[in-house]
Amino acid sequence: MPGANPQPHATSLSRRAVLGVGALGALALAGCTSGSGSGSGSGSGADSAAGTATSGTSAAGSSSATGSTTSATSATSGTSASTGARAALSAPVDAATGLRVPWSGAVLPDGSVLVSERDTALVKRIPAGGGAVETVGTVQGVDAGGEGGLLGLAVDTATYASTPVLYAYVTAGSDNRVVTIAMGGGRFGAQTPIITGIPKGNIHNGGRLKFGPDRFLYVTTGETGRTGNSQNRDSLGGKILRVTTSGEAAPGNPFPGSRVWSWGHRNVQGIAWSAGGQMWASEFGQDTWDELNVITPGSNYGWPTVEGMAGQSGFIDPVRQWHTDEASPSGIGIGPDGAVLMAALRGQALWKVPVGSDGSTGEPEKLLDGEYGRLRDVFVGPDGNVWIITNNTSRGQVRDGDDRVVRLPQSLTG
Ligand SMILES: [Ca+2]
Repeated sequence: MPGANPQPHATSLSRRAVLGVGALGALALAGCTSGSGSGSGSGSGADSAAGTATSGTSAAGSSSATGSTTSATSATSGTSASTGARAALSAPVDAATGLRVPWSGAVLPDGSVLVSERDTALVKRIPAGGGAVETVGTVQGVDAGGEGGLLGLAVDTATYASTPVLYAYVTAGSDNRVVTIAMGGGRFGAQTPIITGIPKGNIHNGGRLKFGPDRFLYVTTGETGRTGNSQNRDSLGGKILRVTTSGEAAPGNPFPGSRVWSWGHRNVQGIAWSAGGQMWASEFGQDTWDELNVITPGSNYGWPTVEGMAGQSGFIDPVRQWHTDEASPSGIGIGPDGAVLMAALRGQALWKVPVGSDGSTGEPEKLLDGEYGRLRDVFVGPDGNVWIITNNTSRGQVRDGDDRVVRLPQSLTG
């Protein structure tokens, strides 16, 4: 049973016949799932003082509801976004609609959620408790094209209240870079590059940003279609990087002075950590195997020499693999029950991979099969439920209301 799901080869024109799966896009980054099974930082700890209707107020426990002017009552949702106990939903509920190529979600300590739009370079905010989405600011210097643009977002939830800084992964004119954005008053202030020189291409730009449980910033990059980057440890392409908040190599990295944490990647668009600290990464395969990997520092994940489970010495095999028409995985997160959740673009589904207490994986389960089209990101929202971001406005079939951010009921995700 090598593959997670032995779904046969892509029959000729299967679904949406997107070419080159890997090309799909970058990843979104869900700012949240890093910590553990319950939605790091934001919502989970909040007590449930918040009732239902009063959305405009920040239910989430802390800090001011920075600039969230909206006071719309979240009529449809039934619960405000950051109640401590998981909000009881009986069916999926839209948290936002009408977005343009949304790419990543980051949960702020006040219970609001920031969402990046790849091509417009806008960051939008879903207010705590729901309500109308507002534009927070435009990320400077974004040169959107192909799979590039404004990609991942992240915040360090441990320090955000005192030092509100947003981290963004952007495709600029000549490279991919990570920038910091001062968020005083909930609006964009100074924008400062902290990593430059990540290879840029029309495809495979990577783009996920997340803070790990060690509070360092992890950055996923793509090989931009130039496969030589992956096995070249001096290139920032085709890697997972681990850096300080100023973009320097983090202490304890496996190669002295280097930002590289792991290598031999093609295009990683999803990272997350289990409660016990185990790090996971999703990865687009070329045309054979998409991968779910367990990441260990300094390890080589094989691209372009091998794809999927190859059993070749010197390379770390994925723990699960999918045919590319079944997955083409972007963002991943850890669900409330500890499973790895993986947003699939071409596969148009949310894959749930159970994780045992020893870190081993169980048989993947395919959720939401086709129901929302292509999925770009998944994270635990401030209400403790799993949230997904769709990706139908850049490819695929646009449905009324696309693209959207959707809150999922516990009955669906576990
Ligand atoms: Ca691999």
